Amino acid sequence: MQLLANTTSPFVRIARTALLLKGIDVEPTPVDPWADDPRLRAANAATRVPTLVLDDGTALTEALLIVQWLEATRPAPGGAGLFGPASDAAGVLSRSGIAMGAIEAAVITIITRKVTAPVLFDETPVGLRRRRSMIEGMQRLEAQADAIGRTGSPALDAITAVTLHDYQQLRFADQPWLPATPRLKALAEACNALPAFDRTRPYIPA
Ligand SMILES: N[C@@H](CCC(=O)N[C@@H](CS)C(=O)NCC(=O)O)C(=O)O
Repeated sequence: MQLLANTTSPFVRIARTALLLKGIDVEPTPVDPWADDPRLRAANAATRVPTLVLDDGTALTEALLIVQWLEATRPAPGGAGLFGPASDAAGVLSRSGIAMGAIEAAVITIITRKVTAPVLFDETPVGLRRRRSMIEGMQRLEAQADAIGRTGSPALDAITAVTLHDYQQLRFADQPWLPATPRLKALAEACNALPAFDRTRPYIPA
C-alpha cells in the first residue's frame, strides 16, 4: 500500500488518521501535488493528495472515500466504527459535514491566494464568503463540541473537527477574524494525545 501525501493537507490528515485508527500504519510517500509528481499523475487523474494505492494497484482518491473504503473493509467488531454507533451516525456525519465545509473553505482560500497574488483573495466577495464559511463552521462545531467523541473511539466527527482546528491554527492563527473555539481546542488537545492524531499533525516543511 502506498499513501501519496504532503504534510499540510487536511484531506491527507483525515485519511491518515482514519487509516491509523483502523490499525493501518502506512508510511506516507511525500509528493508535491503542485509539481505534477509523475507517481501522483499516474495514480490520480486530479493529481491531488491524498491518493492511496492499494497492493493490487487500485488507486483510492478523495479523503472521505478512503474512509468509506476503510469502513467497508474493516468494520469495527462492536459496530461503532468511524461513523459511530448506528444511533449516532447521523449526528457524526452532520458534524463531519460542518467541519468539511470549513476545511474546504480554508483550503480554497489558501489555494486561491496563489491565483490572485499579489491581490489578496481573502478580501474579495468570494474570499469573504469563504471566510464566513470558516467562521460559521467553527462556531457551529464549537456549539456542538460536547457531542463529539462521546462514543469512545474517535469517529469521523472528531477526526474532521480536530483536523479543522489544527489546520486553522497552522494557516490562520494570526487572523483577527478567527473565532475563539475553546471547546474545539480542548478536543484537539485530547485527541492529539493519541498516536493516530499526534503522528498526523500538519506542518509546513522547512
Ligand atoms: N476532495 C479532495 C480534495 C483533495 C485536495 O484538494 N488536495 C489538495 C491538497 S490540500 C491538492 O492536492 N491540491 C492540488 C491541486 O488542486 O492541484 C479530497 O477530499 O481528498
